[in-house]
Amino acid sequence: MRTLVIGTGITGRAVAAFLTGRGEPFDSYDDNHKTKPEGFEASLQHIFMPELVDPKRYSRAVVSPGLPRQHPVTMRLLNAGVPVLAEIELAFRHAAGPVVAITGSNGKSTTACMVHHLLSGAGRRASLCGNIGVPFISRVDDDPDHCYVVEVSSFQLERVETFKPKVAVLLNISPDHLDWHGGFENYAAAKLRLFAAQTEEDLALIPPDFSMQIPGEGTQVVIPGPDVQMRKSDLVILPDFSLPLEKLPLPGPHNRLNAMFACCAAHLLGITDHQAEDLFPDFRGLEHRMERVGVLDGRVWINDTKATNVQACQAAVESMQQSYVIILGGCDKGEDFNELKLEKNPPRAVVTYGETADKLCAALADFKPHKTHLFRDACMAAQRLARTGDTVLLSPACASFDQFDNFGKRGKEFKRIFEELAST
Ligand code: UMA
Ligand code: ADP
Repeated sequence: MRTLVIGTGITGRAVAAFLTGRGEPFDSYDDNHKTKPEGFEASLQHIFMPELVDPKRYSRAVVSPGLPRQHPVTMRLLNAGVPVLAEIELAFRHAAGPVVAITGSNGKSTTACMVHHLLSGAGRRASLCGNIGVPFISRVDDDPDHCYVVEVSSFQLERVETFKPKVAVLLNISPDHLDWHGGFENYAAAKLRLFAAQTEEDLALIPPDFSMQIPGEGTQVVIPGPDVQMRKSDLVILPDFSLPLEKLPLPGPHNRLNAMFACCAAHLLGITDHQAEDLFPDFRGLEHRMERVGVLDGRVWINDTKATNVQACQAAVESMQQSYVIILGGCDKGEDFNELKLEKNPPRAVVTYGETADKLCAALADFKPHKTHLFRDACMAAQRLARTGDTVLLSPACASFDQFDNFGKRGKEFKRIFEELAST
């Protein structure tokens, strides 16, 4: 019996490589006729239409995260009794070593990178993988000392069953991907599946005052809370970890929280405060997250294109130390922009662009936003409206898909426009 690999993107290719390596037969499925399934040379059959899938041929299917739950091909298989596994579920079943899984609406990549930095810097064999762009399945092996630091999205968690992280981290939950999940309840329920299979010896790191019921039996650690807290000028993890706050990397209160979670997760896997103190000075922030681009005519440009929801944008707004002009806009994921509280640190000017420009203008009318359509025009307007000493902040609170393939391309374009203006 064979496997049907559903989706021929980054995830599907890694699943195909895994099956090929094990000599297991498989077919592949993708809605997109034009997708040339590179990396699928060993696939016996490529299928592009759900009705051409014969469930009797398969003992299981492995699905990519971007396939909606109700996709006709997965429904067809499930109705015929064929198990449909998430790629991270398959990977977990083949990973012998401990898994640190990190989810949340914001801060996943940053926190996962910090944990990985600490583990690998301390000489542990550690892989950084998952939603960050490297499929978990592409890293798994049978070495029990190999640690996996897995960034997990709500899309990936929707279908997990036995996925059981040794340390599971939930940084925060705020509205995101509401269009995909069909509302906040479903989105939060998907996130919480992170904990569902945990047993007592596993750890569940969660934010304080969390109102939803955490499933599973993992031992809960609240951050900040009684065992992990800021005390005077130190980050203290009881009983034996104490790190001066000035040693924590990256600016902003949100990054301090990320670092608390990261230290706790790494400490649970044996990293000491002395090791963290030695290793953190070498930790650099990630591209596209509050990334300083340069200074243009006295205005500092900051690329925070990864702020694709209101909570991330709010964190950027609250970490601005100087006067700033903010660029907001992009594609509509169904968020309520009335939740964006610019009054907590009012900008000099607001520029909106793209699909959400009107919605943002309505929600932020008090700030008299300057509306544009094209991203480029928004950047030019922000530079014009800013004064010497100000910051031009791209922290859009929206996804990028109305004008770009992804948030990274929007960030690159922001930097390209900066270079173009700087050279004229
Ligand atoms: N496809 C269909 N039918 C559909 C949807 C997709 O056939 O209805 C096909 C596409 O034609 C394409 C393939 O599926 O050939 C793409 O699969 P995918 O969308 O799952 O994307 P991958 O390339 O496998 O990348 C995925 C994650 N993408 C999504 O969750 C949408 C990547 O996260 C992740 O880095 C990668 O696996 C490795 O684990 C991206 C993302 O945007 C960065 N994540 C969201 C986020 O961070 O907010 C959740
Ligand atoms: P994710 O992987 O969850 O998208 P990233 O680390 O890539 O998280 O950061 C995405 C955006 O969220 C960036 O704009 C970043 O500045 C912001 N951010 C990072 N950590 C937090 C946090 N703990 N709370 C709110 N916003 C955050």
